[in-house]
Amino acid sequence: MDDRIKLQQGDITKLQVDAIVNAANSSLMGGGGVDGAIHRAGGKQILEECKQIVNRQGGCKTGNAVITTGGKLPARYVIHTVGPVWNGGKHNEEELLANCYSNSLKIAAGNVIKAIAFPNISTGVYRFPKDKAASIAVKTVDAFLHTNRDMEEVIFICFDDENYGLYKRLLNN
Ligand code: AR6
Repeated sequence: MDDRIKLQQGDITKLQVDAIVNAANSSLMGGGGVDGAIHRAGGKQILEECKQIVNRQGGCKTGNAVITTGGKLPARYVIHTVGPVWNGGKHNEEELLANCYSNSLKIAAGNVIKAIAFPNISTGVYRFPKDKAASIAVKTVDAFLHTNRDMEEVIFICFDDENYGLYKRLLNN
């Protein structure tokens, strides 16, 4: 495993990194979970930029990502990505979740972001099985880092104990 991958437990809105990733929905208009927490803590500037993006390109498709300011957050940017809703596993959910990680990292690389933190995309309201989601997340980030020397740190920040335990096991092996 690439040693630029780090694990933490806690609230992503508190992290002082170049960018945090938001588990958004395709409307980009906010919601509950980590999305709600990010918009609350970051203030209205984030929503303003999301509205401009929606006006330009009409929201964000599942697996894609867009970037806005971090507003009042300690992070400079928020990269909003839209995870797949788990629907049994035969609707391309795994590939779409991998796309969330790789497309977020591509946007980060394009914006000279050296430290980025990911939440456990799709594992809340969108019901993606946490063990599968963790494997996909780690594998996709590790593969990206193999081809990229500029990124200095990728943090997985887990909110709940179950995810934290799963990542801990994966990253220690
Ligand atoms: N910091 C880090 N992780 C968090 C935080 C936080 N402050 N709060 C929750 N989590 P979810 P999804 C974890 O439901 O499944 C929204 O309404 C949480 O423990 O936020 O991708 C959007 O608008 C879980 O592991 O996102 C969409 O409509 C993980 O974040 C929809 O939910 C993701 O849970 C997206 O669903």
